[in-house]
Amino acid sequence: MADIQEARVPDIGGHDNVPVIEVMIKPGDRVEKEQSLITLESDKATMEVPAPFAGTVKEVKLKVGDEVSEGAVIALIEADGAAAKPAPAPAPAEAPKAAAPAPAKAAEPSRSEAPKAAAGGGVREARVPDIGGHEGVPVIEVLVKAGDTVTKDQGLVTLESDKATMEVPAPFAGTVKEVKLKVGDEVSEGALIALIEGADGGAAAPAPAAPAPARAEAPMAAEAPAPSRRAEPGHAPEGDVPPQARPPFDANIVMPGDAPYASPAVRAFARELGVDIHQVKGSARGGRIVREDISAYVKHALASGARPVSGGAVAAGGGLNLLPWPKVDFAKFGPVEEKPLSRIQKISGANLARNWAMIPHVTQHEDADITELEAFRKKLGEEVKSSKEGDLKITPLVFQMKAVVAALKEYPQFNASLDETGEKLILKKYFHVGIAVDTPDGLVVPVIRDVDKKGLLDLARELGEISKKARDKKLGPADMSGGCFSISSLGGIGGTAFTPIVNAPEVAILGVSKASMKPVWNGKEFAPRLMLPLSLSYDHRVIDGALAARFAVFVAKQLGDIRRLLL
Ligand code: CAO
Repeated sequence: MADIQEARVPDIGGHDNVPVIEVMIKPGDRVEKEQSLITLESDKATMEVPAPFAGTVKEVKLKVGDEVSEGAVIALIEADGAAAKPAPAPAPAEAPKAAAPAPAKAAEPSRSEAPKAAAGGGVREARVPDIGGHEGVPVIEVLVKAGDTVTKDQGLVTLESDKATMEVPAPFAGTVKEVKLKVGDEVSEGALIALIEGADGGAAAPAPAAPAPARAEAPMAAEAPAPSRRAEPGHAPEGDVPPQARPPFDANIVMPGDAPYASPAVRAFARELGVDIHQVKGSARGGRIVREDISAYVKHALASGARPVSGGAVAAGGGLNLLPWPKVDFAKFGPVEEKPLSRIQKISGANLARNWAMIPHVTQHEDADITELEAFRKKLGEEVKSSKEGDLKITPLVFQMKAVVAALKEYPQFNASLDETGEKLILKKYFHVGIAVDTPDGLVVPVIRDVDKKGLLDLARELGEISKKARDKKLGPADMSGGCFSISSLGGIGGTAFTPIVNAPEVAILGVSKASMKPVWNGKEFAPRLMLPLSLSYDHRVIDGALAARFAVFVAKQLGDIRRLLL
């Protein structure tokens, strides 16, 4: 006989009217016990509600955008056998007055885990409250550091299980004395998060986590309401849609403040398929990423990826099947310190990784004899010093820019980009050169426009300006776009050769190392000459080796005979 039962929203920590952000089932679906039915998202937590028993979905009672509280009917499910009867949903638990998350399933309040209150504003412990009986839940974000002042309910750490993401709020206001957890730690109820010196004496002693009666099993508990810590830019208009979900724990992508906006299930789905969710554009309200976005991303990658182009190379990264990044607890081997990557490092790192993975690189090395050029540069430098532009620095780089532009004119294949299909070369009739600039926050590549139309002094002036702008973090996107070819000069530092990475969609880049005196055979004897090492990396899909060798020799010749730079 058909045994149709209601699957209901379990205790969600006393929250009311929590929006449904995802419905994962439809009539006719078979669900297993624990399989997620819907995803809810409060202002601080995203949680999936699992099926309390296995069966076949007869009717779905909720839709995206509905706002639900404990006890709301999610679906009617025809249960497999009589044993599947779920525990009846009890009356809502008392709203947890404490800041601690309320448990979602039967759980005794853990008295011993209540933050220990010392008399009179002393140092007290903030601990992980009841998290629905889950154990070993990874910390994906630590939101405070020693010395921070926290208000009651302010997030201390973010935890993420396979079913839910949540912030654990401070049980009382005060000053953080010591943080006891780090990203990657796995915690259970009662784990010590931080020592906090109470701001207002013993009065702030929090209540222990509120117990909840047995009920349909829920994923990790939602925490008590707390003021939203962040209104994520670029995701949701304020107060319109739920705030951003936190990223999954992955040593590689701990990006506080820059996490993908997706439910745990969607992120798990992305992980399963090996998709970097940061690359996926969300199509749902507020830019939220849904399952379909991941599927569409994979379909697109498969369609455009593994496409053989000239030279048999692969044009897109869709065909890459890389191993996951090693997850190592380095602290096991010795003392360590964590330092988040800067925003520039994250952006340039992603670009460099794509370029290195997708462009078949070859680097051609050549030495330029710059003995005469250097004598001229020094003379010019002295003249400038005694002029009204005494501060203007004439470095070898401006000559290299001129030599490169001459070579781009001679070999137009280098002044080009592959279009996004990888099947067409766009030849450029302008000569804008990108210059890699090292800044304390990472590498940036501002572009100097129309190098062919500018004199050495103009270029020196502009180089000084953009380097300063770069180091003062004042470069805008327009300063860094439109380049035809890049130069990366490490000559002021040292080295004899290196392999610069092509700055896509450009097709080549010139690396410059430190010039040094070398004995060079002139046909009769060895003569001391100042030799400048050049390293030309190029996209082998577009440029073949012979052409690259010609280009490098041409650049060296230009630098070797300054009269040529006037041509
Ligand atoms: N050989 C010998 N000396 C060189 C040289 C070379 N190839 N290139 C520059 N120098 C000298 C300069 O003449 C200058 O000497 P003085 O102080 O005696 O005049 C000194 O080295 C320092 O030059 P600079 O670095 O200040 O100026 P620049 O015009 O050569 O370079 C810039 C400007 C912005 C490119 C540079 O400062 C920079 O950031 N370089 C790093 C780029 C980088 O990180 N590339 C790596 C990319 S891949 O990770």
